[in-house]
Amino acid sequence: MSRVIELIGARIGLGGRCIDTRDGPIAMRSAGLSARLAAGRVDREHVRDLVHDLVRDLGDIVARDVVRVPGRDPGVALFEEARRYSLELRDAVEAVLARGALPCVIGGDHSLGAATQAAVGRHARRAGADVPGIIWIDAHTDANTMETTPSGNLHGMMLAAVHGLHVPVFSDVVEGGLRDPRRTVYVGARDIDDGEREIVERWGCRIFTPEEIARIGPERAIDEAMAIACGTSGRCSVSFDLDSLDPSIAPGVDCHVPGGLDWRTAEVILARIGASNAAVAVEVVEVNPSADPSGKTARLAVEAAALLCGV
Ligand SMILES: [Mn+2]
Repeated sequence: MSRVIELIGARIGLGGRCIDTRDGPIAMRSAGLSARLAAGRVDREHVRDLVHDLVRDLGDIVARDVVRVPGRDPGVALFEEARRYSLELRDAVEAVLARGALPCVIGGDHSLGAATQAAVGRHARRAGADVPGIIWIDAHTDANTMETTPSGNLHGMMLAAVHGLHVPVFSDVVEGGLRDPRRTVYVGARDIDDGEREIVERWGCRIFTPEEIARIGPERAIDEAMAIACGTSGRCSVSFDLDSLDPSIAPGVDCHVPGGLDWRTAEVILARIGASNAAVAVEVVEVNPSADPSGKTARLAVEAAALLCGV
């Protein structure tokens, strides 16, 4: 029996450069996300009547608009709203986990990851279970702190907080939900700031760059990545940032970094994760519809979510 998938739209853009990522969930729903998830389930389950029980859309959690102060310190108003928002999203994801369902969080800028990943950590600890590792498919390592960030953008700091470094805005959010960086594996990273490179090296995180993935093949790369992230419990959470893909195929993102994954490579990686049934939570983030009038990025995001959910 497949797990129920519960969709949460995380309508937040406060953590990135461009506020328009808050419309990512709208773009993904318009591109047919629910139908894609349900259709895959129909094929697999042969039980049309149960489809609505297998995919539940919990709707959106919407961030308030606040003014961002330019520069490395975005300001108290933004911090307070990001903190409030993250706590609300974290509790929503934790409730999904408590129901035994698979949370599929669609965003939204990557700062939402603090909530998703902390929820996984908190749920596992509460259940007395092994805390899963993380597969982080992204052009970036998101490991900056307020001290190392060149931009002040929260979407580049949230994983530092999730791994226990002090990022004040996320202190409450990650409480009880910290994750072990030695079981975090980066896939597709190629734009790492000097300060965060030191941090991820200190943590001992394994990084599969696009070049290495091309060299050893996506099958071997993801198998090795999952062996590290899943450990002995066989469980991990997965975060997929659309900017892991090459901007030529996924222009609708906030940060464009050349040299990304091609779709064939990403498809193998995502499908292998989905088929393993190892993911306890998935997030698909940084869809920026304003940078892609064609909508192809949202369509890839839909396919990515479906593959990660194993449908
Ligand atoms: Mn990114």
